[in-house]
Amino acid sequence: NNHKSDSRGALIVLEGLDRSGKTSQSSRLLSYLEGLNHSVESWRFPDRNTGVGQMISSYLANESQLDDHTIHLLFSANRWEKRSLMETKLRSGTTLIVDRYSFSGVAFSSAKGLDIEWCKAPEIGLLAPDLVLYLDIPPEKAAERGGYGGERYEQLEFQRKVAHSYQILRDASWKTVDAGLPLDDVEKQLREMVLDCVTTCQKGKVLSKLWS
Ligand code: Z5A
Repeated sequence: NNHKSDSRGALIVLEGLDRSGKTSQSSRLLSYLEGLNHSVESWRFPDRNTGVGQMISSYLANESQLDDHTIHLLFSANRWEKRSLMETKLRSGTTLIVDRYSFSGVAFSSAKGLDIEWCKAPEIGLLAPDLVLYLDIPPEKAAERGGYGGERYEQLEFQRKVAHSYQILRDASWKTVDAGLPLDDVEKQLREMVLDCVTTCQKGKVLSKLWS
């Protein structure tokens, strides 16, 4: 049995453009780790179930208008309202597979033209992921998948800017996967990276904070 309750879980974040396959891969990784008897949950941001999450949801659906700075801070607040539960879960040995996190927050808002350092500031002190998996796909190719719905950011021109922001944010610790490959091939690569990370965390890797 791989799961030891005295060892902590891993904080694993999936990032990438809209339609890069984050949702599909998080559920596959969840099943994979469950199959190995790990304690694991899949989370996503925005978490539309909280009060703040409902404001975000109505903004994304174009049902309400907000100043760019205001919505940025709401996305961040939405992570802060889950921060302590996140830490409790990790320390009690549960691995979290998280679909979007602070990097989405900074990438999308800076793509609108907000200053990148200003965008990072409210994220400081949130838990730092143990692993960021970047699902890399050209915006044109992502747009061909399933067709964009009606949500605010689902436009090719804007997704190009977001891709550029992600490039600025990306550091050497991120693991990038070619998300244009078939689902099974992407999953195979992710499995290995995730298992590696879970093992490192079980062995006592220290939980740290963004952005330090
Ligand atoms: N946002 C923000 O501005 N600030 C923040 O702080 C945060 C988010 C956290 C809502 O996110 C928006 O909020 C998002 C960023 C912004 N806006 N955009 N764009 P969301 O999580 O609700 O929406 P999303 O991330 O865009 O999810 P998505 O559309 O569901 O995309 P996905 O999860 O990456 O992809 P998927 O659902 O797994 O797959 C999409 C389709 O492609 C589907 O038909 C799949 O079957 C297909 N697919 C996936 N992988 C493959 C491969 N490998 N081959 C072929 N077909 C594939």
